[in-house]
Amino acid sequence: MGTLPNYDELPRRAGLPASWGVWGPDGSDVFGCLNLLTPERVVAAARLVQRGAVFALNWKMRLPDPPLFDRQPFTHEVTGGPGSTSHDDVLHGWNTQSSSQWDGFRHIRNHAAMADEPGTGHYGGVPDDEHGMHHWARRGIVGRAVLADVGRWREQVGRPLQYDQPDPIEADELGECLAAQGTELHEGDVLLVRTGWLGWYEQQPADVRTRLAQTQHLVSPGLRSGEHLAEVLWNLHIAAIGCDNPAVEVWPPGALSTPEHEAEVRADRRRLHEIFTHTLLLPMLGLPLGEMWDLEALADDCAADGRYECLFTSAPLHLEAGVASPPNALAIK
Ligand code: UVW
Repeated sequence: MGTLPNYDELPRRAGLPASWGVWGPDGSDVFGCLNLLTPERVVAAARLVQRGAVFALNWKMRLPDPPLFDRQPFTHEVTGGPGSTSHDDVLHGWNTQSSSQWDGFRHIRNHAAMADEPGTGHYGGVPDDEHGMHHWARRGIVGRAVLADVGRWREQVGRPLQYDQPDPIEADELGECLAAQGTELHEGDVLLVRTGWLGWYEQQPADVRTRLAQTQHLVSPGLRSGEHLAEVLWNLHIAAIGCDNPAVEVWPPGALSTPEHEAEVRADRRRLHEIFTHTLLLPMLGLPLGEMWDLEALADDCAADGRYECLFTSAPLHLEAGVASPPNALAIK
């Protein structure tokens, strides 16, 4: 596993890089970059536990409130009346992406690959509905995680992130932030990126939250979108990335493009990756994306002790053909 190809050496499908051929023959792999979480790496990660400090990374299920991207809030029914012996929870209308989430590979499709090889052009030749969260659930996700506290670092260098703007984090800034922290990223790591967006959101009044919930009004900082982001993340050879902002990358797509470029891309969805990197990262590169993870307490602890590495565990929902899941992730130091 120490010999992964670089981005420009990857096999190509529909003219775009795809990692599926790297993990096995077409139709044989459902884990993508999670393959990098080898037993040896799990053992090494377990040795990072020194103090027994545990940080749970799920945000409250009710946050953001209202949910973003026009998703509807769930209702919580507790069964059993005052005289009954037991209660159950029943969640009505719960969307697995309404709070902290893993985006599974089938969350986003790539139109170029779909057109080129209908049905099998992405996801490594595994049909869409067989590429579900249940595979991740059976496997479990365990390894070494490294936190890049970009929000804190941008403050320290005098360029604080603007949370109400599509403020881009340049891909190369990830490296600068890690270097400033004295942290090394290794192949097979889970990269956690804190922007500080989640803490900012919690301070916002109801009218701002209501506006952010509408896709047409949502703006947020994030990694600068485009193919360069896919290249930089792939070349880190990480197993997954988990962030505290709504979409890992900046939102909305096209916010950093010229109006002409955005219009061209929107007229030809085969080029969507030029403004929306999800379309490369998930279906083509097999890189799990985590969004709206609560990294606040972990980040405070890392800033206090100067250690930005930890054991990471995540047990996604065992939902057959599931598109996404709360991460149910723990960072342990
Ligand atoms: C995006 O894909 C941008 O967000 P979500 O994963 O919440 O749909």
